[in-house]
Amino acid sequence: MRDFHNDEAFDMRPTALAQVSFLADPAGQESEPFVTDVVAGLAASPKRLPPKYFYDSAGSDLFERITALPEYYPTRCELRTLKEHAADIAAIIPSGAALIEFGSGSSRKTRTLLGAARKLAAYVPVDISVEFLDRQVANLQREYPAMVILPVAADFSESFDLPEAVSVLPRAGFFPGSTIGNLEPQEAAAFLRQAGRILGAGAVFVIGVDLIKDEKILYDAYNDAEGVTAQFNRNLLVRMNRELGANFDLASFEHQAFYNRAQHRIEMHLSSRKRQWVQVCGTNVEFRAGETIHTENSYKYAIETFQQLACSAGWTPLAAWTDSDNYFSVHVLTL
Ligand code: AVJ
Repeated sequence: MRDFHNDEAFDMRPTALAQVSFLADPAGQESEPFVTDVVAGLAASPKRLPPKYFYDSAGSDLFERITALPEYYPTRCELRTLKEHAADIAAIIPSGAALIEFGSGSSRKTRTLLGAARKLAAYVPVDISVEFLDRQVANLQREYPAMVILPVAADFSESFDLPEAVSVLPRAGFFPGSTIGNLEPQEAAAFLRQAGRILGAGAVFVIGVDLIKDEKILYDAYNDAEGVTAQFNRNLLVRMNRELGANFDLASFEHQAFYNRAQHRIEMHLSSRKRQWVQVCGTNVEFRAGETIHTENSYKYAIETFQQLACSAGWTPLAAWTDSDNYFSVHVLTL
């Protein structure tokens, strides 16, 4: 594991904050839940796998490619809105605050906030992919040499500890990308409540939420012509083959994505093209022809519905902005 403490780039940090750096050691922690979740998910009926396992290093790279696809509007629309309202967001974030990002990924959207809110005391990216986090933090530190960056390698869907250094600072949460859409609405409320516990009273929370819209636009965003989303979906099989010694035949599973209108969500599945048996973690898993593994839900919200959800979790809506197409929303909440 790389030691952020001894990294040269981090010597630029102000001394008060330079003493504490936190990076959970993922060794022995990451493979265990993956095995447990795969065994349980493939034994369940219907079969399913948690979408967080998309994001190994290769999967995180594939997701980055998705965000650049012409059909995938969320990233573009959200970035536009964040840029347009950067000054508003900067005004809402208390000076000397720590910015805590849940699922930081490439931190591209964060740059709009880091650029605007120069009074930030620290940036705390929290991400499940250690290698990806490592690379992105190095890039970001080069761009913002004076910024105190305290990465946390953790699964933000579970409780995690903030770096000690942040405990004395006001906090602003950042959860872009409509990642919250991966959760069932009641799980999303539970997440918001827990984020409230982590961020504390007085915190502000900036959240990106995808909006309900024309079904063709939704469909195309998850069925891109180039097939990158299909590759991203199948990467779960690649990962099980590599990490769990499974023997999935990639060609015999088809990418499926469709809009479930009743539930306001895109569903992604991997569908078996034939009846087959696959070895996973020492067990034989049977697939009927057409049987699927449900790999992701991506919930879409109306602005008011999301605000009600936030209220039910103890937050107060401060603002909600959208792009000119009304495709995507950026919410600001306070606690
Ligand atoms: C990162 C979860 C918001 O649901 O749009 C993109 C993931 N899946 N294409 C989404 C994703 C397929 C993405 N989130």
